[in-house]
Amino acid sequence: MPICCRDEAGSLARSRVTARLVAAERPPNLEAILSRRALITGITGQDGSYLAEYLTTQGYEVFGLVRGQRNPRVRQLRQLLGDVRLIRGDLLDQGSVISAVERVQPDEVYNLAAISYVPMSWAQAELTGEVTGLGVLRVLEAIRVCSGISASRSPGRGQIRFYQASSSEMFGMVRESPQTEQTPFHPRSPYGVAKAYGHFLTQNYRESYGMFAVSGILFNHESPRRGAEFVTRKISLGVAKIKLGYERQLRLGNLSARRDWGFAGDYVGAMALMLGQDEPVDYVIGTGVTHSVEDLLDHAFKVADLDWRDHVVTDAAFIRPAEVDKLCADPSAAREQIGWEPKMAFEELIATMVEADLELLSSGGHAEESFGDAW
Ligand code: NAP
Ligand code: G4F
Repeated sequence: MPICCRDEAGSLARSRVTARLVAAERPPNLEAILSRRALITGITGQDGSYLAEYLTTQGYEVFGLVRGQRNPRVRQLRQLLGDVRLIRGDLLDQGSVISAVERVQPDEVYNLAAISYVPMSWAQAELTGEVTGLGVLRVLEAIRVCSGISASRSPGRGQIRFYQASSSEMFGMVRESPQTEQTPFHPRSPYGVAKAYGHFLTQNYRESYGMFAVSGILFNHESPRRGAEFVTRKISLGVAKIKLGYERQLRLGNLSARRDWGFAGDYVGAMALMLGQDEPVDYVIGTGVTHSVEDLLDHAFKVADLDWRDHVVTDAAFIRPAEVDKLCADPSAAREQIGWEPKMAFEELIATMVEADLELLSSGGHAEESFGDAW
């Protein structure tokens, strides 16, 4: 199916209506008259797909930015989400981001696009800086320009609310545990450095231009839709392959690293809640519980009645130049101020992922073939 962009006429008609209403004072029930529009960058990723589903159930018109001429994930996304409206654009290309914001006329923009795999950020550090770091600048600039906000802070034409996908990877070599919104950053990878740039830039656009721009500092979140290169999915796919007799070994890196792992489907709700507040505030989002990769192996292999010690081999190819040893969130501000809480516990999450991969592989399905790649 071809990519369907919203037609120019529809987009222009809406902007004229909005402009007229802005000029003549917006009636209090305006939002009920015009349904809310969200533009999601990174819609083909794990979080993008869950966020698009969530916002659709909340009555939003959802638009997604997709890059490339023949992006293979567009077909998967359409199978999952049906009539999602997609706009071509790339975070490396300022004009395409401006054009997407102009066309969609969104009420909210969620910037989820990034090079998000930490080891890749050493292999392609400059590209990571361009997409994960400067990409944030390009989205903020698109919003600023399309809203008519000038450098002199003169009032713009209404507020487009902006969400930035910040990361617990920014805490890196942690200064305190658990980590809160006040914990200083000490990133340990080019990815973490790029995310810190995007985080501070979002804060700066809020302070410089009065934009409603917030960052969610999200800890690791996973699901059966997680990319096969990340450790949880690599393990759930590995267990399924071993159980079904396709593989005998699973090669991994540092087994003592600890992460605060939650379910991606729970975390996208926090993104929307943050944009629904009266004031723009950044929040830490996580479970407050930390597990090692070894704990993860224990749970995942047990789901399939296997012992990980019989199958796991440590391989120096997966050890990182600099590691983040332990992450643990203190999500109390999010719980108390915006009412967000995670629902799915670690054990259920891992069991769900292993069972989904057993089902996928035994029914002849294929995951991305990154399992065992020497990143
Ligand atoms: P993901 O599955 O890796 O998705 C990344 C998305 O970015 C994909 O849709 C990808 O599109 C898009 N993208 C990459 N380069 C692009 C470019 N130049 N222009 C436009 N789009 C581009 O990541 P995720 O797990 O959903 O995470 C979403 C966001 O949250 C990311 O920013 C990530 O860094 C951040 N985050 C994630 C976690 C986590 O645990 N999942 C935790 C904290 C923060 P293609 O399909 O074209 O590749
Ligand atoms: O699953 P990971 O690759 O996730 P990582 O590096 O924590 O990054 C993820 O979470 C961040 C939030 O903190 C996001 F911002 C980021 O975009 C991404 O979603 O690795 C988790 C841990 C690491 O300590 C790693 O060294 O697992 C360890 N690990 C051990 N063996 C491995 C492997 N990781 C991978 N990917 N592959 C292994 O073979």
